[in-house]
Amino acid sequence: MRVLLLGGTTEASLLARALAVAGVKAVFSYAGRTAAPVAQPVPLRTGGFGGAEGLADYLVAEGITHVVDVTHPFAAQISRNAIAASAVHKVPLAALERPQWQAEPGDDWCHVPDVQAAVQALPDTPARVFLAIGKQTLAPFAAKPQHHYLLRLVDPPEQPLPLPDATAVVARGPFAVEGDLALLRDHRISHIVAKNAGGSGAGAKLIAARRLGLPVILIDRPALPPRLVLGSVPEVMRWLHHGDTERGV
Ligand code: 3Y8
Ligand code: NAP
Repeated sequence: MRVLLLGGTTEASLLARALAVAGVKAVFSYAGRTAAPVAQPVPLRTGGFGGAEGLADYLVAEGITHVVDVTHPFAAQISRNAIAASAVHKVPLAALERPQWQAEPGDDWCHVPDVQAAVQALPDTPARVFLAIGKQTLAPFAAKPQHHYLLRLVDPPEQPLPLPDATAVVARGPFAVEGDLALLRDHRISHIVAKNAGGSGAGAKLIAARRLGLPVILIDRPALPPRLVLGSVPEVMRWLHHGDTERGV
């Protein structure tokens, strides 16, 4: 058995640890988006594969017997490529996905289908907006330059930000509620824009928003083709060891 773990999330790091403890041969794959990604207890590879074709070739060249997609729910392209590549060579694929966040009493959420709709959902009168969506999808917000934007980035920005009135803080999650409460208060935030990432690493801002009674514009996950989805690290370990295909799609 040799597992390709498509990583980049908290759950990917947890699965890597379980594989290392179980002595399963695995390789952990990062896209190479950040300067210094978290180290992993299994061999690493970093960078794109060269599309679905490149990934398919990699599976054969590296003798991969199973692919586990533990990438972020908004990393739709790599997930689509994994579905296509694993089908070409009939390499079993499972995704380890965390549930979407669900609103609780006190939450003031506005669900939007995509980033463009998130921009439209912002008010026209100037506001102070925490864009907690990283750096890859900032450009559309230039359509509403009247707001002050607070950005949180993993690495310092290399080029000028596409927004005229923006402050960037450099921080890597997982984040804690107290820290996010302080951030929202210190920057006098009036609105939050976030992706419905799910998981524990990015949820602190939503709890902080609830406590401060702030509105959250929450972007829905992109749709993905059907694939086997598992809900926990133990489920993945069982699937790997027992060819648990009855859950196949
Ligand atoms: C490169 C690997 C671990 C994984 C930790 C999780 C939690 C902390 C919260 C906010 C939201 C955001 C962002 C975020 C979180 C975890 C997880 C998660 C959100 C690292 C990492 C990589 C990335 C890529 C990065 C994106 C960006 C998104 C920042 C490592 C730290 C906003 C997603 O500068 C860039 O280009 C950053 C790009 C994709 C989204 C974007 O579009 O900008 N993640 N994040 C992975 C790779 O190269 O393959 O550096 O160690 C991983 C983590 N980020 O093992 O502990 O599991 O979700 N990541 C979002 O949720 O909206 C921050 O600020 O509140
Ligand atoms: P994406 O848009 O789905 O993928 C774009 C391209 O990046 C892919 O086609 C692939 O290039 C490469 N790629 C992505 N993830 C990869 C991986 N784990 N290993 C090797 N190549 C990868 O991806 P993204 O949204 O930029 O996310 C990139 C990474 O950051 C992923 O590991 C993801 O888990 C992590 N992350 C993303 C978010 C987010 O909000 N999007 C949040 C937290 C963590 P080729 O086509 O050349 O193979």
